[in-house]
Amino acid sequence: MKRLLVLGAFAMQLMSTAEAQQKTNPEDIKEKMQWFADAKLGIFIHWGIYSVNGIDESWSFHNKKIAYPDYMQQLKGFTANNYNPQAWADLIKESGARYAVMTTKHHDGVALWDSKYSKLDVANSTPAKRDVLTPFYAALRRDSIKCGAYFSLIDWSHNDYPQFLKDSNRYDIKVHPEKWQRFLKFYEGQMEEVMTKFNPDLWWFDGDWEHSAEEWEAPKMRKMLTTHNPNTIINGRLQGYGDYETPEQNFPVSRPKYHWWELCMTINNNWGWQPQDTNWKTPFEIITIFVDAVANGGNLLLDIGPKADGTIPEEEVHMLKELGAWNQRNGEGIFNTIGGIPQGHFYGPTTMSKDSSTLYLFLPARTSGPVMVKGLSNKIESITVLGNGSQLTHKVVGKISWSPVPGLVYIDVPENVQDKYVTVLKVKLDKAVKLYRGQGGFLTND
Ligand code: FHN
Repeated sequence: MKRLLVLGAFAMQLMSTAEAQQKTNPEDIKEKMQWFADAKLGIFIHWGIYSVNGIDESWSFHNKKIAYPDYMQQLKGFTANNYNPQAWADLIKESGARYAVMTTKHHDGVALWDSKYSKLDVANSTPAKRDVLTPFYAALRRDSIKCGAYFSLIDWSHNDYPQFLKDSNRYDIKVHPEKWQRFLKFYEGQMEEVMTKFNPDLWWFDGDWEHSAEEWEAPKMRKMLTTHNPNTIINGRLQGYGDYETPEQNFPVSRPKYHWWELCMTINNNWGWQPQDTNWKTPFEIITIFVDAVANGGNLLLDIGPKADGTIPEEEVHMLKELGAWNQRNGEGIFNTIGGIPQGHFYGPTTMSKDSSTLYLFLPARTSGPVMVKGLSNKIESITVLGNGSQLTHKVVGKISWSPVPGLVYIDVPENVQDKYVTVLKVKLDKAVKLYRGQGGFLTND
């Protein structure tokens, strides 16, 4: 059921793409989007009372896997005893990520700050007895990491919110518009609290599928947030009033046409901490997915799910450190680059420097022989292996002197210069990349 709903949510996101592009003109936001386009990697954090029992965040009671009162019993176990926000921020920094998105409130309505609009927050209703967001955002800012706030529009706990369990709603908005008006006041008030307390660089809304743009008062919300901070970025889950798209778990196969997009993905199968879920992706898998997203012009928002005491599971720590070490060696081909050349020129992902005079080739598998680039009209000035600086030789094969069709470039990649995960070759060109995309005939355009 959860999966169906999530898939439904994803379909909604795709539907909202067209709208988003109508309502937010890319030309108007491209300056504020630049840091996001350069950032490539963000860390998503799902932390909430659901980590006490280690069950599905919010969905477990909504889908009736657990009774609502039992779900709320978890408030008593949320201690944050070993919570070290600076260590979290430092680990995120070490991963190479440039931004972090923290759940300020999930669909269960439990706020992670001290909210004046509700007692259902970790400061007033859990043994943690404090706002856990303020020190985290402060730590992120100390580490120069952009601060993102995940904010669920849905609040299945609030008595004035219509939806509750999967098969029972509290009321119908058309019959009780006054209740909806009360909820809007509440949700807009909480959003304003998050806005003024933390001034997020990025808002990551979720759950817009339950109501229309009109019902959420999406244009008004967007205006409130961008008036407060004109540079704040809004994800594409505000019924068409966002700035970028957010495919979830599902990896795009062809390059998305969105101006800016971000794949959000879990390291195992779940967003929050669930001890029985040991289906961890390997560092190799995460790195190849990351590289593919960047090569296709997107970002990766990689999720971690800390435990109720604030400990980050060791598998996730390991993953972030491995990713960070790989970024240390190879980040030049990732950060501040642009998406690569079209598929077909190289059997693997590619990125480019912004002036496109440097091409980065990613080798997703170890190779015992040369790799090949097709249709490259430029002269190659040098080829360097990132991480160790080895200079590689290449050979142009099959170039006919009188034909405009370029030959095939074969690059020797000795085994001892290859990365343990994904090797990156920096190919310095004589000028901006020029590709031959014809069919190999005798005429220039063939
Ligand atoms: O329902 C949520 C889910 O629990 C999780 O927070 C993900 C993260 O992108 N978003 C929702 C579904 O789209």
